[in-house]
Amino acid sequence: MEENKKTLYSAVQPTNNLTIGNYIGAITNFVQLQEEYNCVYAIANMHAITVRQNPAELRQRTLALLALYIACGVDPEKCILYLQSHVPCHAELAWVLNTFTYVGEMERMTQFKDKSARHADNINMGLMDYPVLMAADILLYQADYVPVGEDQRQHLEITRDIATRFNNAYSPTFTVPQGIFRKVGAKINDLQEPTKKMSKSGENPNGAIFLSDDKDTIMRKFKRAITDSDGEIRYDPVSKPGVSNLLSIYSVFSGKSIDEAVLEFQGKGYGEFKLAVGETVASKLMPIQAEQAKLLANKDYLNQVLISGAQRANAIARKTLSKVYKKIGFYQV
Ligand code: ATP
Ligand code: LTN
Repeated sequence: MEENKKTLYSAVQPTNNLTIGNYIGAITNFVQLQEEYNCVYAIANMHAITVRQNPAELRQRTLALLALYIACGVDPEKCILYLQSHVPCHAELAWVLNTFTYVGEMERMTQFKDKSARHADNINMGLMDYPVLMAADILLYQADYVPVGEDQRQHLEITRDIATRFNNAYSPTFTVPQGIFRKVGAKINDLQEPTKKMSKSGENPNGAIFLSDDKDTIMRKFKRAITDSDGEIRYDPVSKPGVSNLLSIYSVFSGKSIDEAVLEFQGKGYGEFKLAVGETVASKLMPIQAEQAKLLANKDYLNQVLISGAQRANAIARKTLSKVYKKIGFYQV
């Protein structure tokens, strides 16, 4: 880690295939930011098991996500890229932070309420404790910044509260992190229900574009995307959520601003617009898929990345945890 650079931390869960929401809200930022910061990126498999996972699929998706990170441009030489369960300090710090977190705060978390409703047969302690584990992830690395999508804003706030509470109870121990949210694309919405976030574990598969979708599927899903009946292509998320969502997707994938995109499609029909969005997304995703497949064929390389990532992550995390144990009075030999 370079001394003069600030630290940035983020993670993605290996649940299901990733969507273009994850790609835009998280991964593209990770790539852009890796030059400027000391970046630490995790595959959050400990978060993933807060909802039931098939073990074989979880294993396979872990490698697939690692390959995807690299295929999208995250460079394991420049960043620390590792698997959360390879660093035991996460669970250890989460336990300590649990004693600085109130049950009422966790019960109020939007994601907890949503996921409890969706998985009513399995409202487990882990699901409720999810934000504390996330706080532990971030605070172990003394991260200054955390790039995430809009849906994680509340979890970041609670991380800041927990860090401040601990610092005030003892003495400054944790860096209090700031979120980084992109201006366009911090929340990509479902193509079928454009007022709801596009989610990788949502109910309607036609509402989400997965990074693993082939071109025909991508084109079909965009063609069927819900718009409105006024026929005008303009950015107005409140009264035109469908069209505005497509404009955001187009803007990020084409590298053009929203205004440029609106100008480009002035006077054109929705049909033509949707085809253009589909083409742009597909042409970006196809090479990523090819690169991901190539990487997945080289398991030795991927394992090597994980081993090296875990070593580097462990060294940093252990240092913070030792500091914490000392402050709270855990006898160390
Ligand atoms: P799940 O549906 O399994 O809860 P998820 O789609 O929310 O998963 P995560 O692994 O929880 O995905 O999130 C990975 C990153 O992607 C986070 O930074 C999150 O904020 C971001 N993200 C997720 N969905 C979107 C979206 N629709 N738009 C923008 N960013 C998103
Ligand atoms: N909860 C996050 C994934 C995640 C994360 C983190 C993000 C786990 N630990 C630490 C940022 C920092 C999500 O995106 N759903």
